[in-house]
Amino acid sequence: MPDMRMLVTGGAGFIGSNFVHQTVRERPDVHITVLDALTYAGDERSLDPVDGQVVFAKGDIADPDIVDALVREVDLVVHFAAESHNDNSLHDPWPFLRTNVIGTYQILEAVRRYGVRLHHISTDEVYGDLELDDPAKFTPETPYNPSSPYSSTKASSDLLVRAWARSFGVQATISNCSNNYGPYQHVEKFIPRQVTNVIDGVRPKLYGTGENVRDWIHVEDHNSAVWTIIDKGRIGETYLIGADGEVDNKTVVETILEVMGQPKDAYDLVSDRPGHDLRYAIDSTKLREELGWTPRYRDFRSGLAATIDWYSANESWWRPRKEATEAKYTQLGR
Ligand code: NAD
Ligand code: TDX
Repeated sequence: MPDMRMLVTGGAGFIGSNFVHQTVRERPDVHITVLDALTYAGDERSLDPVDGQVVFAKGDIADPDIVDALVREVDLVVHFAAESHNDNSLHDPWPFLRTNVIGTYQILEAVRRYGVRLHHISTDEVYGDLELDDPAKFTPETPYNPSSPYSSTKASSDLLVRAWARSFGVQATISNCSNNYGPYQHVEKFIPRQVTNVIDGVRPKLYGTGENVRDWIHVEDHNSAVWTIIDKGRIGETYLIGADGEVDNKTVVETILEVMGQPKDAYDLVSDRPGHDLRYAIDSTKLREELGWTPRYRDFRSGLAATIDWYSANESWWRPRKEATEAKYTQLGR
């Protein structure tokens, strides 16, 4: 087999940079180019571990010229780039429309032009939310019902990918994954925010009553699933990625406090996120049974403890973004 040339959009973000690290480690036959606009969420330093082993292009996925020039040179595009934070989308939805919808459109037009394979990264949030006691989980057949500007633009991007696959024969697969945790996640997100708060002697902040449930998966398991879909997935199909990791937010905060040697109740309840989704839960049977994928991180507490260790050891990575992030939250009253 000749070497594969791959374009990773959003490769300086949380999941994308972990995907690049993992690919460099495990797939020496893959030549990687990263396209990333380095928004507030991107950080070129997240690619330091693979310095000299990947090509980095700073640019915007909504810019058709740069997208065209890079896509024509590769065999595969793995599309992570997105505006990804729900709280930001409630404050200013426009960047979400521009990147998640128009940016994905530009990627689709380019892969269509050059017959390039696409794997589109999406989220379980496109399905809306579940009641706490609902026995059902999300499956690939669950109707789309997004709640926030973020999730509605991700849902839009998925629908564009489906339409381009059907109408133009674009060779695409889609994955919808649950909440990720692990190293290199921006301090605006729930787990890194609380861990770095505790390091700073600040009490964690729980939205509402803390009863909301997320289905946590380690970022390396998300990315191993993405590779399984690239290798074995059927073109045109959607796969749900999840590791049976449902935990309510209060329990996550209590576990962080406990692992970090603090009293379990040393947190504050703050005002809730408007429209806050109650519960997400993924049924990943299709991915496991059809493609034979299994997660490696089965114990949330130990995965979380390793993530806490990473933030403790890598303060120089997150410190430059902490103050501005907390200033934004102060404005939102959270
Ligand atoms: P992130 O915010 O950490 O990273 C996004 C990256 O995309 C950043 O490096 C940013 O600079 C880049 N980017 C943003 N706009 C761009 C543009 N217009 N052009 C080029 N680059 C741009 O996000 P993440 O958490 O790593 O999420 C990556 C993908 O995974 C997203 O598509 C997200 O919807 C999806 N996802 C995330 C989670 C999660 O728990 N974080 C779960 C399921 C799916
Ligand atoms: O300070 C906080 N306190 C709190 O209680 C923050 C930042 C969040 N929360 C709650 C809100 C959610 O119920 O924690 C939960 C997780 O919040 P986020 O980290 O903002 O994630 P979420 O909104 O669930 O979305 C995430 O998972 C799906 C990612 O950010 C999305 O990109 C992904 O699609």
